[in-house]
Amino acid sequence: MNDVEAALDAAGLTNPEVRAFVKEYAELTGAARVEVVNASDDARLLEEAVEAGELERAGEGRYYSRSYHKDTARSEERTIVATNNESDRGVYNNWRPASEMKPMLHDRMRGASEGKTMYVVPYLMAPAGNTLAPWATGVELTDARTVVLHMIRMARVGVQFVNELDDPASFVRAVHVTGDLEHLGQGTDADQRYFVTVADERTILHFGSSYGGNALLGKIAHGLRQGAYDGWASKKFLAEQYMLIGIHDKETGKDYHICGGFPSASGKTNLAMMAAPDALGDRYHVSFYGDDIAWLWVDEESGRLYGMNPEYGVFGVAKDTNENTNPNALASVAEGTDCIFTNIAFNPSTGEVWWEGRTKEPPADRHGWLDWTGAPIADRKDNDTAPWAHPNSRFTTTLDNVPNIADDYDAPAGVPIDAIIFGGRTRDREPLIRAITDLAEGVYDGLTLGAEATSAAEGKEGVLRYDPMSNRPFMAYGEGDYAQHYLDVVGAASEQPIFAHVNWFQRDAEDGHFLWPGYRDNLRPLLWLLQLKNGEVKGRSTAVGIIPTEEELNLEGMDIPAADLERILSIDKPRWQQEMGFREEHLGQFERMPEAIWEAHRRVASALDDEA
Ligand code: GTP
Ligand code: SPV
Ligand code: MN
Repeated sequence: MNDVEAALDAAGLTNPEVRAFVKEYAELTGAARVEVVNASDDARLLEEAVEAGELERAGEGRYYSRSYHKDTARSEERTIVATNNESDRGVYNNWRPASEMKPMLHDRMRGASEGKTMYVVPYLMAPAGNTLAPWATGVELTDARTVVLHMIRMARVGVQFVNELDDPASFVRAVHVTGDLEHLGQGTDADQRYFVTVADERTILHFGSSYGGNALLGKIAHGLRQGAYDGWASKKFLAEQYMLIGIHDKETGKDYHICGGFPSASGKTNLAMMAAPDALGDRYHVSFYGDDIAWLWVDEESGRLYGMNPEYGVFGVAKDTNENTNPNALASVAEGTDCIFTNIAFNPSTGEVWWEGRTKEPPADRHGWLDWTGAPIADRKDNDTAPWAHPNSRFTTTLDNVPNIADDYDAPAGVPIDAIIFGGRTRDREPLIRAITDLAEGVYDGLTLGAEATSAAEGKEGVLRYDPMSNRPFMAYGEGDYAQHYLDVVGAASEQPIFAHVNWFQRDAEDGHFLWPGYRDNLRPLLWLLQLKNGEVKGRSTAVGIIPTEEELNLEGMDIPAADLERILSIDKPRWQQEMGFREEHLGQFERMPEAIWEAHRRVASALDDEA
C-alpha cells in the first residue's frame, strides 16, 4: 500500500482525510493500483480507453461505448437511502439502517476490484465559488475508466477541489465498484446490485453497474439524493431534478429564469436546449443553464430565490433527437466535441451513429451497422422490429459544447428564479399549461405530479405513476418533511416565483397523435407564463389554475388544428374530479404532510365542485 501513498504524493493530493479514504477503499476492494484524475487527463484516458477496446472512435473527436446488455438504466428497486435514524424513512426512498447496508456493501466490494486500477476522481458539483460549494465537493473512487471519462464530462474534476477545503473532512465519500456484470443476477431474485447513499454519513456506495446514474456518483447520488439530504439537514437549500433556462427578450432587454421538474425522459434536456421557433427567434433567445439538476437557495443579499446547475455536462436521451426537434443537441455532439455515445446503433467501418428518430427511416444500407448490443443489423430477419438503439441510449457532452449555453453558466452567483414549472407525460386531463400563484398550491401541484413510466428507469412504459416534483427516484428523506422544507426555502424568498404545470404530451383519444407539437414550440406557453407574472395578460381562472385564452398564446408561424388547441386549453372536469380522489390516496401515504398542503388540496377540490 506504499504505492497508494506514492500515487497520492505524485498527484499532489494533500488532503489527509481524502488520503485516508482512498487507502481504506484501495485495501477493501483489492485494487492493483491507484490513479488520481484531473480533467486535464482526459485526452490520455480517451486514448487508453480506445486502446483497451472500452471505447470506439465514431469519427473525429467522437466516441462510442456499449454497456453490458443487462445494465442500461438506473434500477430504482436496488437503490437505497440508508441513515442512522429511522425517522428518515419515506415512502419512496427505500430507507434501510446504515448499520445494515454499510457492512453489506463492504462485503460485496471486498476484493471486487482485484487487478484493476482504482481511479480517484475529486469533483465539485457547483460552479467554483458558489455559496453551496461546501456541500458540493466529493471524491469518487471507481474501477471503471469509462466512468472516469463520463465524470470528467459531467462534473468539474481536479485535485484542487479537495486540497482547498476549509474543513478537510467535508467531502462526500463516493465509491463505485463495477462488479462482475455477467454474474450479478440483474433483475432476478438473486440480484447482487446495490446502490446506497448513506446520507447522514455523506457516503455513497454503489455496486454492480457501470451505467449512468448508477455509476456517475456526482450526478444523481450526490447531486440529487445526498444534496437533498444535506439541503434539508442544513435548512439551506433544495436539490431537485430540474432543468434551468434563461429567456432573453431582445425587445425589452429583460432576462428571465425558469427552472422545472419533469420526470426522467420527459423533456428537460430538450427544453433546456430549445432554439426559439423561427417566427419568435428575432425577439427571444433561450439559454441553457442546466438540463437535469438544480440546487435552489435564498440569496442573502437580494433575498431572492436563486438557482444553479451543479453539473458540467449533459447526459442526454438520444431517441428522437434530430434537426427539427433539437438542433442544439445535435450540434453539441458534432465531430470534435469529444462526446461519448452509449448504446446507440453504430457502424464501426464508417464511424456513423444512428438512433430511432434520428432520421425517419434507418440507414438504407444496413451493411456494417451494429445494433446497441453489437449484433449486425444485416443478419436480422425481415420481421425483426427491435429498435437499433436502446430506448435509454444517451450522449454525454460538456456544457461548453452546447450552442445555447448561457454566457454566465459558470458564474458563482447563480441566477434569480422567476418561475418553477412541473410537467409529466400525461396523455389526457393535463392542459398545455396552468399557472399557480399560491406557494402551497404550487408545492401541492409538484407533489401530485404524475407521469407515465419511461425507459430511463426499469419499469413498465405507459403506466401512470405519481412522481412528486419529478423526485420520486431521488427522494432522500420523508415526503412530508420534504414538503415542509420546500415551503420553508421558497417561502423565505422576498419575491415569490410563479408556479405552473405544463404538459407537452396530451394525445388524441382516437388516433393517439400529440395534440401539441412540442419541442421548440414549448417556448410559447412559457412566454405566456412570464407575461402573466408581469400582469400583461390575465388568462382564464379555473379550479386548477390559470390557463391561457387562445388569443393570449402567441401562435405566430404555427399551424395547429383548432380542435386540438381547444382541447389543450380546456379543463376536463369529470377527469379532474376523479383525479382528486387518487391524489387524496397518494398524499395520504406520507407522514407529516404539512397542513398547508392538505388545505391546498381541499381548496382545489371544492373549487372543482363549485365550478359550473
Ligand atoms: P432524463 O435525462 O432522463 O432526466 O430526461 P429528460 O427529462 O432530460 O428528457 P429529454 O429531454 O431527454 O426527453 C426524453 C424524450 O422525450 C426524448 O425522446 C425526446 O425526444 C422526447 N421529448 C422531449 N420534449 C418533447 C416534446 O415537447 N414533445 C414530444 N412529443 N416529445 C418530447
Ligand atoms: C435520469 O434517469 O433521470 C437521468 C439519467 O438523468 S441517469 O443519470 O442515468 O439517472
Ligand atoms: Mn434526469
